[in-house]
Amino acid sequence: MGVYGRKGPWIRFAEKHLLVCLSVLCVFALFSCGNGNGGLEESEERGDGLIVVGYAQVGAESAWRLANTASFISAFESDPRYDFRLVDSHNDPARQQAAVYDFIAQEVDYIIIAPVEEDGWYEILSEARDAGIPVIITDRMIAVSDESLYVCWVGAGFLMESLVAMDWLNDHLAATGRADSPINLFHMQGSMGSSAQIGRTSGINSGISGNSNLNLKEQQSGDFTLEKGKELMADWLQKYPVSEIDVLVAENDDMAFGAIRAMQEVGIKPGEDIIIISFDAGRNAVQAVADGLINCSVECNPLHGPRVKEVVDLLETGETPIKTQIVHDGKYFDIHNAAAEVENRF
Ligand code: GYE
Repeated sequence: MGVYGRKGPWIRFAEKHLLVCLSVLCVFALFSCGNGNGGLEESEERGDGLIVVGYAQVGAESAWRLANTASFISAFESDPRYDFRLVDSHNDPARQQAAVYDFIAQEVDYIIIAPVEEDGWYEILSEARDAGIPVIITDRMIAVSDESLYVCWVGAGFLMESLVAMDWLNDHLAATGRADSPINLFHMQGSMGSSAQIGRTSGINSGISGNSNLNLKEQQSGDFTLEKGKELMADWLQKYPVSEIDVLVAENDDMAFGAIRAMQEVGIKPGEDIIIISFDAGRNAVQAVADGLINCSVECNPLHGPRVKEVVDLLETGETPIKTQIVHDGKYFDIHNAAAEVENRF
């Protein structure tokens, strides 16, 4: 009889006491599963027992973005059940996707994405789904036809905001006796391919085509940053005399601030020589409206942290959140209400 054919003393013992052995194994198994729900095993692997939430944030390009990040941090970090992991994608779609792949590899419990761009999400979200990780989209949207790739979206109504802005412009032109004058409009767009840009640009375009007095002179991206907004405005000021620049519509406050600096550097009075409209209506912008530097800023609410946390809380209880959650207050700030509202802004 070879070595493998011989029964060792342990095997002979096990055969004799099979039932006892099985019971001992079961007791071990039960203990190692804790309360028996299997979840403890997983969290023991992570070593903390917390619900792990990864947030792939766009970047830190604007005051809106900083307020958004702060709102997520305070919502999740004030609840001790959560381990909140934030990644800054530096406005780079490739970097953001790498961050999401990394969350999948870390086996986080939930992934939150504020997409830099709408396109390019099918494959990676399919992987997240295969890994059983629910994905929540916030702020900007994604362009996928399969809605089962994400749990829900929580964000603002960008098209609506820009329609509000263009209505304000028409009312303002009428109120200042310019309803029938030709008006040259300069349009500074946000980061191309982002929902905020796509929605706002489409509303601004439709406002322009709805008023035959509005001439679109320039339309270019300032990438939602103060620096690029300043550069772009400086270029336009080189190219056109101020008498040919009637209105600047900047798709966020930060670019408007950049443009204001470029104007001031060459002695142009923002808000007076050129009508300025911006989006977000952060505290500094609303103050600038009160000071007469910006004529109108349309609100976009960045405080999605508690709303998204509510979604995760709901998922934890096994419930299904509402698929599309648009946050739109429709407010705008101009010289009539700005001073009174500064303190209430983010
Ligand atoms: O308007 C802009 C930002 O996606 C709504 O992104 C957001 C936009 C916001 O950086 O300031």
